[in-house]
Amino acid sequence: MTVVQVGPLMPFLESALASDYAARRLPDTFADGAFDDVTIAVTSGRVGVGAALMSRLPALRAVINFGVGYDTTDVAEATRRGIVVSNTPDVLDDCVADTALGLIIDVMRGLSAADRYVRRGDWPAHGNPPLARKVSGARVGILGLGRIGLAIARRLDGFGCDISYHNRSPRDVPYRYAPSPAALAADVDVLVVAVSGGPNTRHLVSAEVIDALGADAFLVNVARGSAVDETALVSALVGGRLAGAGLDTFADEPHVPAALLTLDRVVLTPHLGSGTSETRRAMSDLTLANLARFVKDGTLVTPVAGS
Ligand code: 8YV
Repeated sequence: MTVVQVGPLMPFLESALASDYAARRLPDTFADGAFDDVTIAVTSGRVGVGAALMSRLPALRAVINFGVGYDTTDVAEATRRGIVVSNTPDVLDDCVADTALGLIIDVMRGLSAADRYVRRGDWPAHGNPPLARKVSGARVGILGLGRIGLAIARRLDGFGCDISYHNRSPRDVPYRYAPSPAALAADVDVLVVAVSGGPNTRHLVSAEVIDALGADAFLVNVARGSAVDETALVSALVGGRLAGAGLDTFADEPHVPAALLTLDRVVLTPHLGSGTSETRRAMSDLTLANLARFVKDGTLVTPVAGS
């Protein structure tokens, strides 16, 4: 089995791949035939393995993805070619949900903005900053009630929040189901995006959904930038048609729309949802467990749906 690394990975994962599997990093450009022996590609949601790369790795049999999201890997094409794909579900639910709660509290209570206020010396100069919004008891809509969405809902239960959600179909949960993203948005103080990425969720948070949220409501995104129409979002935030946003993901990472950088009502984080040493270690361990299993018997510990 010949293993390659596609794109950058956590340093401890890169070291394990190099020492235990003699994995080389696939260069951005290479001559035809140079990697014809590659059977396994280890990658992450940042880069992935698209159809074009698959066609240049004729012996490829498995794509092992670090991360729960695998929207940068073409699973339909992989399946057509008999290539299996794994991801790292479950182990990051807590940290991504913690991040969502952090963003909700930060943007509603204005914590980051208040921190800047104090550091600028505005407190003695201008007194207390403007009043914020109450988090406990707020109406929160979760778009995408999967494993991460449920972890967010459980945390919000502890805050006495009124929780509703939208999924393709209702789940057996004690939360109110909304039949569409716009219907969900119309009835909440905060909309939290927790859907998976890819073409099915592209611009699910459309201009219409943002309008339905309205000038008193907030948007929090810990999923994928592609799930939100970022142009419509920026226009609503700049125009005061949305109260604020807490954003961990963006359409063109690592680039953030310049117009957001000067808005105090927006909290911006650099896609750090799963970014704790404990969780990234667990994701790395699960990545290596998938790799070891595939090398041993051709199966995966956590294959993605449809692969
Ligand atoms: C990672 C993520 O930062 O798991 C995911 O889908 O978005 C994050 O946990 C990312 O996969 C690393 O590339």
